[in-house]
Order: sequence, then structure tokens, then C-alpha cells
Amino acid sequence: MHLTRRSLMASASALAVMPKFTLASEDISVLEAGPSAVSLVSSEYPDTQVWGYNGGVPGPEIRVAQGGRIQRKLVNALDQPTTIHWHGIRIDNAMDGVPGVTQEAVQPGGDFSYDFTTPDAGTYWYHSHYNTTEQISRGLYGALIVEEPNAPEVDHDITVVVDDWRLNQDAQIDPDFSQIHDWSHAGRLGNFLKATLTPALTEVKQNQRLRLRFICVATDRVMRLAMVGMQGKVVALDGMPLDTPTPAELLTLGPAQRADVIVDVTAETGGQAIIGFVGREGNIALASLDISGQASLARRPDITPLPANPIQRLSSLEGAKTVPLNMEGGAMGGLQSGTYKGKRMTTEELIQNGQIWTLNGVAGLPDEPLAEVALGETLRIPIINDTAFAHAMHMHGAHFQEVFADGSFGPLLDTILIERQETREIAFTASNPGDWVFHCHMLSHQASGMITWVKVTP
Ligand SMILES: [Cu+2]
Repeated sequence: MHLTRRSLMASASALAVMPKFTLASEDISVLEAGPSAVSLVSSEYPDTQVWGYNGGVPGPEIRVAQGGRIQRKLVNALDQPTTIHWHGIRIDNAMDGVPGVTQEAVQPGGDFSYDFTTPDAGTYWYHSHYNTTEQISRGLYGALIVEEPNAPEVDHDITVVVDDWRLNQDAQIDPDFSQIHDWSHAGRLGNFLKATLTPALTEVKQNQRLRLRFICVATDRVMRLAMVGMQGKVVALDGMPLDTPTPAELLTLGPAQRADVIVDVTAETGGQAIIGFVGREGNIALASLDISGQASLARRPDITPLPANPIQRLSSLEGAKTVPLNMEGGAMGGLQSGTYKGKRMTTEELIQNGQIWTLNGVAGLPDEPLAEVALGETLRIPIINDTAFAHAMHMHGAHFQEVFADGSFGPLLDTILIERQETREIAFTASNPGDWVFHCHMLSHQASGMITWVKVTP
């Protein structure tokens, strides 16, 4: 079905007769998920009909001091169920926002009160975890920033939310979210990339120091980002500080991944500092900041690591439990069969059920967990990507580390991008009891099979 202007108008007038909810935008303790219209492309195009939190896309940026408490009542003004997942936060399982696993989905007109604390500083985000390909494609996400008590000194602290929209000629969202071709390939890729800066800065000065908090909220696209007219270092990934900051030249962010970058503006007065998307078909400027003068002539001090978070890291793998995860399916994958909802099926039968991908031979959320571990136990998961596409695997409720071939451990991450035909091993020590989903954050892949879960027993 193709959405026309006429059907858009019809659905807009239908909304007018839906029950009214409190206007959430004035009450910061409420996040109201509902339809809205925003100027997404430019003033030459009509406003885009979106689904947002409190009418905005991205939703309101939530900022809290490290260790602080977040209380938000989700009010559902959509015509379908929804939930909110607080991505990357080490949270009580009951607040994790996964329908059917940690809570019941919030029905239209219903609400759910989230209440949790934020043990780790860093750049996180919140988003719908119900019918996610559609709900996130339509705009149900926002930034969640947990501030360090001793944050490094910068002139501007800017959140950069990068999204990939699939729009038609009228700047309206393509409403077909279940194309088998998308699901079986790299997912729903868009045709309009947009970076939203908060605050919405348009100019900076040479020699100013910026902290850029990149969040890739795209449902499926891997973002390769370059910074031009700025020079600096990556200081955190997925919220967690790096022991040794690395040069920030080209950033690769899979869906849901974040990077904190501290840069000094090197472009000269009259020039521009640019955040660009690096693509096969060419490069696109996502944000351009005019250089309005010179801040100072003094050399900035070196960029030093951010203060560490109070999170347990791996010290050894002694006594660890190992559970491999084998990814199969998709186009050019050669999958013969798989289990879906407890039934053994051929590939054709799986496709008839909208299932394209399997994890250890199972499509969709299995009844049994991938692994069961006790608190304090270390779990190793070698992930074998036996498919022709990249996958961004996200673990709820924990950050993990990559285990390299030489036995060393990588930085703490909550999402790992695994290229086609690659095998990568992750491990973490269980410290948070509950049922935690572990899924591909290419949401088209999640919807068509790539989701499992890990049980941590107290
Ligand atoms: Cu995937």
C-alpha cells in the first residue's frame, strides 16, 4: 500500500477524534508517544508526519547527573502498543522495556511508569522496543545523557543524533515496513540522512573544544562519519570511557552504537567545521558549523581519558561458560531450515512467517535462553556470522568486552558490529539478574528472526 496525501489527511482527522491526553511537552515527567508533524527535510517540503515523544523527533534530551534517578511516565497516544527501552543503561530488569519479557506492552491510551537510576556516566539513548522497525523509523527515540561529576572542560557539549529516513517525494515516511527484500538484505535503508544537533549550534570559533556525542539511531544503516575542520579523539564508545582515547578520523557506528568525541576546531574564520557521512556513492555533509572567529591562541591541553565508570570488567576467563552463537540466513545465505515458535520449518515456511534469519537454528525469541548464568559467572559468546551481511548485536542489561585472539580484552560495549563471515567473541561477567534479550539492532533483522535471550539467575 502506498501512502497518499489523501490517506494521510484521513488518518490525521481520525486522530482528532481520539481521546485527548495531557499535553506532555510541559511536563518533563511524561513521555507521550504520539503522532506529530515536523519539518524534517527543509521549508521547501511539507512537514513530515512522524511519531515522536512529546511531539519532537528526536524526543526530549534527558540529562541526569551520574547516579541520578530518572522517572518518566510513558503515555501511549499511538494507535498501537509501545514500550521504552533505555539503551545501554544497567537497569533493573523490570524497567528494561521489552514487551513480553520484562513487561506487558503499553496499549493505546495506557501508560507505564519507568523509574531507575543511572550508575554509569556517558551517552545513552531511549527508544521504542515494540514493533521497532516501524516505531523507530517513524521517530520514537531520544538521547539520554548521564553527566560525569568531573566532566572534561569543553566549550560546547553537543549531542549528534544521526538518522536514516526513507521518504517519498512529499517528504513522508515510506509506510511499507515489511519488505522481504529489505529484511533478507541489509535492512531498511533510507534515502535521507539527517543529523540533529542539540543544542542546535550553527557556528563555533576556531580553537574551541567540542564534545560531540554521536548516536546512530538508524534502524539498519551503518554510519561512517568523518569530521572535517576538527581534530581530536574518541573518548568513549557506547557510553563507556576508553582507557586510551583513539584518533577521531573516521567513525563507524552500527545501529544503536554511540561514540563520544572531543575535538578542537581547526578550521579558520570564514570556513566551516563539517560532520560528514562517508558513502560509496559520495560524501554528504550532515552538519556544517560556520567559523565565526577565533576563541584563543593558547594551545589546548591534551585530551585525556574520561573518568572510569563503576562497572566490572573482565580480568580473566577462568571458569567461564562458553556458548557459541551461530548466525545464519538472509539472502545468499543458504539456510535450509530453522525452528520458529517451537516448530521445525523449511526456509519457505519460515519466510511465510516473516522469518529470514536464525540464531543457533532458531528464528524469533526462543522459549529457552541462549545461556543461563549465575551472578558472578562469566559468559563467553563466540559469534559466528555465517551470513552475507553485517549484524549489530546488542546485549541488554550489561556491557561486554570483545575477546581478541591474543587473549586481550576490548573496550566495554553494548552493541558490536560483526561484518559478514566474521567470527568475534564477546564475554562479560554477569552482575545484573533477569531475562535479557540479545538481538541484532538492525531492526529489520530482529523483526525477521535475530533475537534471543540470556538468563542471569540471582
Ligand atoms: Cu542483523
